[in-house]
Amino acid sequence: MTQQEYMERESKFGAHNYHPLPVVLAKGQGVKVWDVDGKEYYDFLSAYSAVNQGHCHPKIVKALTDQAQVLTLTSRAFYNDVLGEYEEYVTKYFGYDKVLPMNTGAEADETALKLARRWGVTKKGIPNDQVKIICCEGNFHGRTITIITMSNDPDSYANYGPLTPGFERIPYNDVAALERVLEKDGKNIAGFLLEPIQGEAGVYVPDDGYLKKCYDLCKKHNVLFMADEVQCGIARTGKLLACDHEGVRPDILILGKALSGGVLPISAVLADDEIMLTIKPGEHGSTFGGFCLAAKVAIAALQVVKDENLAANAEKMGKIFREEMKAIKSDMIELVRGKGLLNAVVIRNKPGKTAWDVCLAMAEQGVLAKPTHGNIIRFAPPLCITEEQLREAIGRIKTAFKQFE
Ligand code: IF1
Repeated sequence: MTQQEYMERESKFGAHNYHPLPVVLAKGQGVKVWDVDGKEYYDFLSAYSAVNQGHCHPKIVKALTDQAQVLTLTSRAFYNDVLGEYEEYVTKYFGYDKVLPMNTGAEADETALKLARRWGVTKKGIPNDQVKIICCEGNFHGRTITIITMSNDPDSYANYGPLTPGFERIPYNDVAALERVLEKDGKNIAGFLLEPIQGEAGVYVPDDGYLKKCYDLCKKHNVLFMADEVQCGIARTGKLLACDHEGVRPDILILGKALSGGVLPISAVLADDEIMLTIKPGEHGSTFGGFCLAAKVAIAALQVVKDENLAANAEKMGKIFREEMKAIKSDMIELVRGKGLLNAVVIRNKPGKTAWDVCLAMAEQGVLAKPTHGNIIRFAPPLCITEEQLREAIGRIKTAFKQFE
């Protein structure tokens, strides 16, 4: 089959809820992927930071295939011999009393919202139908109806109404805005949900100190600080968690994506007992949440992050990447921003010289990335990338930009 035939088959039989770059991949290993014609690419998207450990990491795949021969899923109707091992491992790894295992990032965010509301009612004493959660302009937390209620991106929420009550959105990176809403209505506010770095918004890195100031305000008003680290967590920004850059310990920590190294949908919510134990048996769950395969895969994926010092490598390689990208002389490049290996280049779109055109040209050169919000290209390779691989990829990116001079 030709690439065109693969794409036409997807168009004929699959929902049209994506507009992929015209590349048909067939193999992945480490920082590289190959298309059906054998062309090699550096993957600079990492499946939106789900493949931080690199494609098909042997230790993570082995954890999957070993457990798959023994017991894949028991449901939570019974105990099994691996869930507790994972629960102990992941709670000690991040330093929390407990974990509630789920599958997708959206489910983890939904779980966090339920935990915050439940804590708000049963611990803070907010009347049940008056609980409010504060969120941020430009957020992306997933695609469920309640989560898109928080969004101000019409692509996420338009024509999906009626939406869910109980949310108030404030500008991101604006401490005073949070202070105002907490002073005004803090007694009915259970939580403040944010991405420590906004990924989908185009790698929007807030001012230094923003997270800590927001955390302190939340403490002052007895409001839970809820960090969605689904995309910026698991070493992506040069620290294990993006909150670690400011020494902030979220009351509720939301993880996904690279928690499995891109092998399975695995997400998790971590919190201490005062919050986590507000949900009693039978009051929340999921068929596959924390299932045997996920338990073993997540342990292996997290162990790889530690063993291969991926956070330190992300920090080091990210600095080189931003320096090299800032050195590119191109009137298309408006700015370069990011932290660790979560970076973005903002493009001055002109007809025939858009971010999409650049991504097509980069694909031609053997680097895969995709625009967000039309003019921002996110660059997020697997964190295992070596300096030699990074510099080779940067060379290919520079060649792509040269085509537009
Ligand atoms: C799509 C975006 C990225 C996330 C954060 C929760 C979730 C995501 C910070 C939900 C998911 C994915 C979803 C995917 C594309 C991608 C994405 F463009 F949509 F916004 F990465 F920026 N919190 N992000 O980034 O996790 O339910 O997907 O497991 O929906 O197109 P999920």
